[in-house]
Amino acid sequence: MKRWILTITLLLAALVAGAQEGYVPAPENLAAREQFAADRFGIFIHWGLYAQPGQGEWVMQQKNLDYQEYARLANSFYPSKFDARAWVRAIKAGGARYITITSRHHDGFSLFRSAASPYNAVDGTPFGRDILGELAEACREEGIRLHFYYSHVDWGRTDYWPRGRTGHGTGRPDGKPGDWARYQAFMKAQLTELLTQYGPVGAIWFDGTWDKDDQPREAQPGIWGLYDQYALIHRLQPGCLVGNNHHLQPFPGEDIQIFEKDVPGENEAGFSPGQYVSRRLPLETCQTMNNSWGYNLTDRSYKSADDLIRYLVRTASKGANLLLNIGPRPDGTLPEEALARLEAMGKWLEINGESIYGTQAGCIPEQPWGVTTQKGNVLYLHLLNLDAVPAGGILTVELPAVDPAARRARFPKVRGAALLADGTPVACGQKKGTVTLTLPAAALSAAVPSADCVIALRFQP
Ligand code: FHN
Repeated sequence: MKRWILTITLLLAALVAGAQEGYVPAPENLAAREQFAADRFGIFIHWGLYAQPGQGEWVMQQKNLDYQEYARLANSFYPSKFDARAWVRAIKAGGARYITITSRHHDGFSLFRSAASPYNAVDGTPFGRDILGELAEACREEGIRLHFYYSHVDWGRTDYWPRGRTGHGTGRPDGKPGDWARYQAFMKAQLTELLTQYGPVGAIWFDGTWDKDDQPREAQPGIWGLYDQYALIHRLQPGCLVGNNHHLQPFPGEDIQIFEKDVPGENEAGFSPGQYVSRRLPLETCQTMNNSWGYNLTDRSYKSADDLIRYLVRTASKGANLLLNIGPRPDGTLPEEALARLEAMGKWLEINGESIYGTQAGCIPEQPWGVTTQKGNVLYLHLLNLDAVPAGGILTVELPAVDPAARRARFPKVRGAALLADGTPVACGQKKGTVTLTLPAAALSAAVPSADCVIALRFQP
């Protein structure tokens, strides 16, 4: 009898584990993907105990901090100025449509109430408040979608065994056979909490499988129990998107493709060598405002607001979202530098948001003068580099044929063009696929926002 029960249990487990291999997204998941892609701009929040030493979220690994000593930081976690509503309002005014917050980073500390581990903001700190709960409520009030980052890596748990390539200097004793199964059960318990305690979750954003990248790509889902986790998430909330920052080609069960510090198709940061860009899944690029994810006292290397706007435009031109990071201070406030940049982005988006939200990658590839996005019958030309606009402001663009396979090429018919910022008409002529625009002086002067001057080129329906 016992053997029968065991066989049936194993069969069921195998079915669930393999379920995501033939994954068919639910209708609410497909709708969520569309919504996600239309949102185009989100804010990433890296926050945890590591904000206190103020040296970024990798401090435990970089300084080889003892895991028990590090955990004492929980005793002084008291972010007296934390105000979820203030965060969400500033982020919303910045034009972002969703927030992705670290529910638990590699240090292992959870920002939420968790029965699976007392090492969390509610049970393990004098603050005693559920950061994610408060944030979820504020997001609901303000109509901002909430996503949870979840680390696969853990530098503090003894059952994270066998270890990966990080976390060897934190003083943990070596584990026992069987601990890995325990660690996996712990992660599933926490994922269940995240998906049942906070209402609709926009996405779970996994990070850390790269810790065992000495194993081949094909082995990764098995090592980490990914298919099991993905099936759990989709069972609890079919509309919740799954993303994984593994820097590999997407696995079955993933609903978005993530790039780190690289516009899709580029490998400037070095995280995306040979990573193909999915044509099926919505895309997202995460990027820092300075050079750090978690709060870093000494990192003053903030990108300018104009550069961040241009980065948003460039990601949108590749059909991708930008997830722009902020590392809150230990007292719970967002650094002024971040707030100032958010404000500037919000102002720009108020005027030019039409050329970002709900758009697709433009049909004209990147040009020396800039990039394009498109929506319906409008092609948005983003002039990111006015120095590359020919003298006299005469800009020529080549439109692709409507049906490239047709024997006689047909091109969309231009109806007119105007500056998006104030509607100033832009004179234009068309000969087959070649469109010539004569930019008004306003487009070339400082009268328009300097980050990017957008021209809306309208076609006949
Ligand atoms: O190690 C993390 C890092 O701390 C940060 O969370 C970034 C965000 O994309 N992801 C990892 C590095 O790939």
